[in-house]
Amino acid sequence: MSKHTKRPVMAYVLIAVLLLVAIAYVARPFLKPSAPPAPPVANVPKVTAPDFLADSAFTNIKKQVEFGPRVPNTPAHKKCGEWLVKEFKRYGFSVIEQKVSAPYYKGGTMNGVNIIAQYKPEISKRICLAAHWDSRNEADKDTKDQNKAIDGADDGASGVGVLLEIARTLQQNPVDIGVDLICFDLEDNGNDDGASETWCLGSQYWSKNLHRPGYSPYYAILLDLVGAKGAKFYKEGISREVAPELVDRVWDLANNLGYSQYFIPENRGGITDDHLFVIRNARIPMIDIISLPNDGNSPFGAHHHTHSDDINIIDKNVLKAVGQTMTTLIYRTNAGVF
Ligand code: 1BN
Ligand code: ZN
Repeated sequence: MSKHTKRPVMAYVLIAVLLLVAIAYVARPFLKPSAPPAPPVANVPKVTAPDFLADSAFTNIKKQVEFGPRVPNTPAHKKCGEWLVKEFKRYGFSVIEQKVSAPYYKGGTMNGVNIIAQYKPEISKRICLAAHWDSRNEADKDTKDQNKAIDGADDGASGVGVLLEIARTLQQNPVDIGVDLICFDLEDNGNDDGASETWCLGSQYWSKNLHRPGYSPYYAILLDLVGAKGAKFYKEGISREVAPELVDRVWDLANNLGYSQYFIPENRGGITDDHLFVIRNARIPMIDIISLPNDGNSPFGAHHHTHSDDINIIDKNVLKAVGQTMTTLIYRTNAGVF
């Protein structure tokens, strides 16, 4: 093509392009609207967590109850404590047995042991889950046999049953964070009409005598009354005060996993429990997952501190809801999602 013919051809092309643009502009309202832009891909990796086996947690609870009431200073209490230590060791945990003696409000001394089971103690990023393993020496809310100790299948054994199943899960499915599972002793023999300091003697001691100086877990969660039929977990007041974001995350997660029947996103007042002393003395913002169904004449449920708190009160669906939520939280933390 010669120099002289090139310019007119380019002019025609330019005119054609301009015409096309003009037509497209005029026809715009009559054309089908284009699809909205795709939303940005959320940068949230999908984290798979192992299945929490509620049957296994249930067996852990049954075993504890079969020792007899875990009342401090009794052979059943001693035997159960030894069994718990053995189980955590079997799952590969390093276990510290922290002895604690404290005055019983009715007189005498209560002797106990806080069982601190550490998964990968060498790792500095750690999370803490806790429960109490003792049971109450009286059934003061029952109408009969008030002086006899209760089984405490829900009040004590349920939280520990969940922790043991988490220990087994961690052995089977290793993570790269440290996990401390703490079983507090001497929680449940306080004065219902008296000072809060008569309760939670094991956690009071631990919180002033940490197994590691300066212990500061990434987060800390207490499980209490986590196994009974009709359980309802509300956002407890002290937990909301010290760790509102953790509370919201746990309840959101439980709801996303399909456990909205149990984890109700409503606020409730504060409860005297082990977390209170952990917060007060060790300044660790521990939250409490505790059932407050408010049926019968107790906020903790009609079975609370009665002989109905036996193995028959335990509902595997509740154990699954709590255990799966905790397991998923741990594996999400491991993946850096929380
Ligand atoms: C929770 C379960 N607690 C006892 N059993 C703690 C508590 C202490 C509850 C004082 C009410 C009053
Ligand atoms: Zn209790």
